[in-house]
Amino acid sequence: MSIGIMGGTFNPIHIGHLIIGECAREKFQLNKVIYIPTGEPPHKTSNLTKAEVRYRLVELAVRDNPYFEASSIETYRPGTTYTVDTITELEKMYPGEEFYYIIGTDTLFSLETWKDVQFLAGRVTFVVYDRQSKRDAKVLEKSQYLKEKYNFKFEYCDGPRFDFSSTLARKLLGIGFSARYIIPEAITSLIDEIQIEPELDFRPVIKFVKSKLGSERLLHTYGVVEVAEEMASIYGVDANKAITAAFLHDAAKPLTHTQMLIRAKELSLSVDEDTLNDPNLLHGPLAAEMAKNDLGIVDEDILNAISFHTTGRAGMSTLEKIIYMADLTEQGRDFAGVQRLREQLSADLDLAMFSAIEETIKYLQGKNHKIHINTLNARDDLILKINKK
Ligand code: DGI
Ligand code: FE
Ligand code: FE
Repeated sequence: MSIGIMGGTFNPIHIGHLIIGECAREKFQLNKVIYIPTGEPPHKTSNLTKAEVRYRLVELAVRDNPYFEASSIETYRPGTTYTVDTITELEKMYPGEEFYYIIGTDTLFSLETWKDVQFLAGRVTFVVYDRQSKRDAKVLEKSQYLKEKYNFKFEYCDGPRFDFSSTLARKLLGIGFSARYIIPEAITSLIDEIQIEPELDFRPVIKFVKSKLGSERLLHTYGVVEVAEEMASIYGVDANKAITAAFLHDAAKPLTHTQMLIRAKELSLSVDEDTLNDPNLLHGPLAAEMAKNDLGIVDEDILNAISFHTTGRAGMSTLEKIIYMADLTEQGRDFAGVQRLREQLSADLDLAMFSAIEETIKYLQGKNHKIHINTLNARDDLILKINKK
């Protein structure tokens, strides 16, 4: 009998895992493929769902394939999970059988760090799941090296290329999406019930925003989140903060001017004269106040980024600039010059800010609107910064 082994954290299992198992089963005529989720690591890793939960989801997900089964042999094993221990155990359970250990190309590159590689190399054939028809030179080189050094046995299984990952699923869950079809059908209905640790958990924030915004404003908000997340990674800002601020920046926008002024008064938020003249400008500071009051957000940088997203101000932090720019350049925005701003944004944040503020001032002057003092201060501040460079 030949047995395939799919090891991994399965945090959570996604359809890619099933595709890979099926690919190996067909190509190597495996009698079965055993899915083995890792146990609890000795040190808590953030976002790693409890071993028992991961195992249970795997079990449900593989149930409808007669060749697949789930094994809990690692689930309750104390300490770090080592594949060598698992193989030893499986050899006892299935004496004399042939094992095919299925891995992705990424694992190929870390294989050498596994415990007792030499032993493993003699016990199993490694099946490398690769994308169809285009074997990377680096993959070939690495497997050749491992073959020569440890006597590894490698086989390839070529299947479709996909970008599903457990991280993607956890990301989607964290921003309130179902991850349906990425997560196997059999377990989608359980996701709410069973606690998967999302990548970053924005569910309370999203629930709040959804209760405030209509579908169009929500779409804009998701656009801002997307750009803010990307810029956070480019400019070295905490993605968690950027996403939170982006989600909340327009939470007060749908209120009428009167409602905004009333709410501001209730929250003891003082309103300056420029804002009184144009109460639309209040939606930023008010959203920040709501974030503090209703969601208990205390991070000053997040609150400022929300508060000053419309006017800007002198001495903006990187996060504040990111939110200001993301608001202006998200994919739903379509004004003359937006494309240029997008390009500037990924190259030079201050320069992009400066262009954006200039544009806003020009636009407002064209409409005979008063420019908020914060906006003027923001421009002067940026001029100084840019000249210094
Ligand atoms: O809330 P959004 O529509 O996503 O975008 P936003 O918060 O940037 O608001 C845009 C509006 O704010 C737009 O009508 C221009 C106006 N605005 C921006 N800066 C100033 C301003 N209005 C005045 N009066 N003064 C400003 O400095
Ligand atoms: Fe806004
Ligand atoms: Fe906005």
